[in-house]
Amino acid sequence: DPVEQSKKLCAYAAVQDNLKPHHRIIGIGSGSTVVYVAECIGKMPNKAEFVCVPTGFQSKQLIIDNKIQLGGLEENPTIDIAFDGADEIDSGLNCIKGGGACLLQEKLVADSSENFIIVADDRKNTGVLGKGWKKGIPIEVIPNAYNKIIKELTALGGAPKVRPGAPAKAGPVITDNGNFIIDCDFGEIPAAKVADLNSKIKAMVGVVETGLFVGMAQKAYIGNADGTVTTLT
Ligand code: DER
Repeated sequence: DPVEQSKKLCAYAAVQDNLKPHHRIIGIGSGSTVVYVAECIGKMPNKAEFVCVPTGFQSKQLIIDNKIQLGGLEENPTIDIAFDGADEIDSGLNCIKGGGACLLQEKLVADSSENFIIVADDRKNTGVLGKGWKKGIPIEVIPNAYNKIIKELTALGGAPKVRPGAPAKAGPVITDNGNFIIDCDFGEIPAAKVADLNSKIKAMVGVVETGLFVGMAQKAYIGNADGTVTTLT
């Protein structure tokens, strides 16, 4: 499958280029691309030197399956380098994340990391947030605040909806942190306006975190369908 191959290529390139000998604490993101980051690290002969901090249930399983030491943010508040996927990346390296409903722990790990590297296949590399990703900005909210926040997001010009658990579950998706996700469509968001939109959403009482990662990544490794890897900085 060429898309899976491109995910593997960009993930391996990102690890090989950026994981340095002095790095010990590694953040592992969520999704299907970061699977190859954990696989690559899991194959390293010196993997016993590493401790990996997860960003959710699936991420934790990845670390365990690749037989890498598991650690927590509590005892590792500073992370040397973190790798994670993205749903969309713009020209300013801003990202939409949260397609997998793990955005809160992902943003905690990214914010705690000295180096934050994105790995993604080229479908995500559209240059403008909202151009390719049409499911809206994922926003983690305190459950009983969801209608209040839907009203405020609508007033801000968004088209919000609570992420349903169906067909797997009657009722909404519940995150690893016990909260709801609201996906809010704001159409295309020019890179210059991403920070302001993020601030406005964050200011709404009851919002825990947004899936707008504003200027957090230093680099993005894009796996292209033709087998090449593009590095964005
Ligand atoms: O939820 C997230 O932010 C994930 O990193 C994610 O959406 C990327 O998923 P993918 O690597 O499976 O495309």
